[in-house]
Amino acid sequence: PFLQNVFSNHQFLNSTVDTQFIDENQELFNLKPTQNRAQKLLHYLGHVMVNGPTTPIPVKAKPSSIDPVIPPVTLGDPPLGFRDVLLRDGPEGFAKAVRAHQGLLLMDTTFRDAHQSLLATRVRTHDLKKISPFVSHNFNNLYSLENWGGATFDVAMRFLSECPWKRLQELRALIPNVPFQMLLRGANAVGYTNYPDNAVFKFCEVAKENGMDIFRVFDSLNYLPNMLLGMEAAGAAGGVVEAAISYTGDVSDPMRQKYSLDYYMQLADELVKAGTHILCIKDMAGLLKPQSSKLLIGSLRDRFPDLPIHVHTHDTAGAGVAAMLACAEAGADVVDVAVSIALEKVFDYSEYWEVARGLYAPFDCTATMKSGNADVYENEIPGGQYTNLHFQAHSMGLGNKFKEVKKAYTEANKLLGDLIKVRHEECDPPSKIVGDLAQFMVQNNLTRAEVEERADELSFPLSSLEEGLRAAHNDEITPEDVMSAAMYPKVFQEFKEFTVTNFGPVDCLSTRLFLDGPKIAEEFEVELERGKILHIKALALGDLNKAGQREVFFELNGQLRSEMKFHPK
Ligand code: 3PY
Ligand code: ZN
Repeated sequence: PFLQNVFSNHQFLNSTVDTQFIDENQELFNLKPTQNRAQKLLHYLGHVMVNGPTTPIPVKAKPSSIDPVIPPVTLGDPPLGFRDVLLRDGPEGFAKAVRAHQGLLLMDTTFRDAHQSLLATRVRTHDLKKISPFVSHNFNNLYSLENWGGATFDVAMRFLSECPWKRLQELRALIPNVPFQMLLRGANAVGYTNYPDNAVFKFCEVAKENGMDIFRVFDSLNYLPNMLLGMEAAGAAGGVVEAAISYTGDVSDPMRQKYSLDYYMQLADELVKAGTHILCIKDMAGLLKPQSSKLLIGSLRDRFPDLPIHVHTHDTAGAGVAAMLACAEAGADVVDVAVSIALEKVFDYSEYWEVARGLYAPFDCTATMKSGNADVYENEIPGGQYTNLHFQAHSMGLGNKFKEVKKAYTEANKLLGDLIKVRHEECDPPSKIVGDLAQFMVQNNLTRAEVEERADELSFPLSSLEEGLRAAHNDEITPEDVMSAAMYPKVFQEFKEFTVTNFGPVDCLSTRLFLDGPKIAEEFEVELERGKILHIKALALGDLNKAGQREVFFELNGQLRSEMKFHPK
């Protein structure tokens, strides 16, 4: 409307005003198409009320009806934290400060790996944002907050219909003082397949620009070339490089020769030689026993006295805390925790997450799995996969046969030659890797011989990808979108269709509304952007009409809206 007025202004038309400013600033014409976001959100809510959630729900449990209390935060800037050290002294200086720090440091995994394992990665930005000021003000002494990467990138778009980059930007704005940490799957970045080098480099660059600080780089098979690629990409982007060795087996068991102490020490030598700032032992299945911790971390400490050592574990068997204490005694600088280890102020924090966790009841691993189990020492199933497998066994009617399922897993692993199993269940299906490579070959007209010959020089066509995206999405494409599409072309396209074309910014809805929709007569507010608030009331759900549809009636900012009709599933 503003431009229409300008174009019909007689001074403008008679060229009696200086319009040079407009000529020189063509971006003034990049106008967002007017999209009625409110209308689209009503469409989403109506859809959920008639057809249930758009994200698949594994069990019948409903989100809890109790909202968590957001603990208060003191006014003013948060206190200084390790990120201030990083910004001032760079990655090397940061690593020195971590090593020099007296006492054990903690990384909080609540924002990433903890919910990836316990709540099927479903925690939404909405709930992370609410507790972020509290984290910034009270946990400024954390080594880092792990809040990105791994499966969160995919799940954000695929199941939560939200942009992973926006999550990073918003959390960064709320937590300026604690370093952010992500999990980078080496040459697989945040995907399930090997990406060409330039895509991984660009990804790290954009992640760093959006506020990422520490890149924990691993490869699911400890395959060194893939790890080195991720480390180089993170380093080139200016990030802190934390090379992570995936741990399996038991170094204190002389019968397990494949993954011996020697194996880990040799790998650590290579990673240190490649210049990692921090060395991580990533015990994704929770197999490190106190005795093995002492041996492994003690040996690493002796060999690399100046190198910060960071240990990650899962408490599948219930011995995680004992193992982490043993690591600390043996010289580890940092260990990973979620909210349940005692820290000052942690009570308010756990209280928030305990109640917020209820909102995710349909995804909660405890819906089917009630206790820890030390049989993980035998089957070595990684944390996220353990809970997923349990869900699957239940949904296939094998709930009472989980013991057999786990036994079969142990056998299958032996059959395959005792592989390291890093990924969560949803990650890394070999067939997907094969499929993606095939697609890349077809897109680039490559034969197998050519791929083998030119493997080193093939790069991802990022600029033609960007052109295509601009054409498809009215030019509203950011460098972050290009990376999302590079990692997940189909998921990105569906995410855009969902949020731009069909249902609007569903990330603005509270988690209960997102999963369950409103109850009849419920009134609520939705903040579309700062200060732009919608007042909505769900009025009624019509009966099935002759066309087999149900009509949903809302009040939006005091006005009746009833045009939404839905076919029940
Ligand atoms: C991931 O790759 O997402 C992991 O968390 C591996 O443990
Ligand atoms: Zn983990």
